[in-house]
Amino acid sequence: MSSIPYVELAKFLNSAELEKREVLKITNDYPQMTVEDAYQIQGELVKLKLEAGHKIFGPKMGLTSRAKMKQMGVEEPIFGYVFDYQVVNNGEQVSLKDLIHPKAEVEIAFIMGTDLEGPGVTKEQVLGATAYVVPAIEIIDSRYKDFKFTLPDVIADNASTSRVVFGNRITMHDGLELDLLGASLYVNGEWREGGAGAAVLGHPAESVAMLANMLARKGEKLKAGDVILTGGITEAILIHAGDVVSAKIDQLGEVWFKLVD
Ligand code: OOG
Ligand code: MG
Repeated sequence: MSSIPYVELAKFLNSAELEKREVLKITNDYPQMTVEDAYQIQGELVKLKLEAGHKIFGPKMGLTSRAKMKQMGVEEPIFGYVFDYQVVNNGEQVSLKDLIHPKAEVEIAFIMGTDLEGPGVTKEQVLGATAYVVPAIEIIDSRYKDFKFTLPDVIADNASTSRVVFGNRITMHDGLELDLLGASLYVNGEWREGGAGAAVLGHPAESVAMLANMLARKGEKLKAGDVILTGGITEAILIHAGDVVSAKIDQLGEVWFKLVD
């Protein structure tokens, strides 16, 4: 039995989100916390949200590009879950009142056509099981002060998940080289960040394969219909009230939202 109070820490992080309040990282009090402990806390956090009536929209990957790992000072990809209440329609407003200190990042999302179960899942199997791809902007909002955390902290905090906006158009990936697609992120029409699909583990399908293999350790699988964020291609950028945030991905189209007071 670990000395780490999983449920209590999950409640602590959940209330930080609900009260839009930044908190100090939990490893300050529990420096011995392991990655396994952190996923236990994340699991308790997921249970709290399910008990509150929310539904899982899909699992997601994070920290899959060098840009993101370098920005956050964390060296390993992680997973978390997006919930139904976190999905924002394309072009809608997001209120800063619901958030702490949001950042935006551009991602390629996969929509699964068939179930996929690890271990041993490969990029090729992922591409075979994928129905569509869609451009996305993820709004991350770490509950930790100044986005300062270690690997276990960010895992426990459900990988900073807060809101996601998907583009209106879904695209079949056959014939597309997703690794070569350019992605750009703009604030108020001004280009801020850019990269290619390959920034995500060499190919974004590798991120989905890694997710399937990580979930297999928990006895979970990817399900047909899951919409999966593969991780920010570039650094995430801090956004402010009044900002119109948009992204374009070659062949996949555009996605945008406005952050209001
Ligand atoms: C962790 C969230 C990671 C991504 O796409 O890399 C993530 C963070 O940067 O706060 O969603
Ligand atoms: Mg992300």
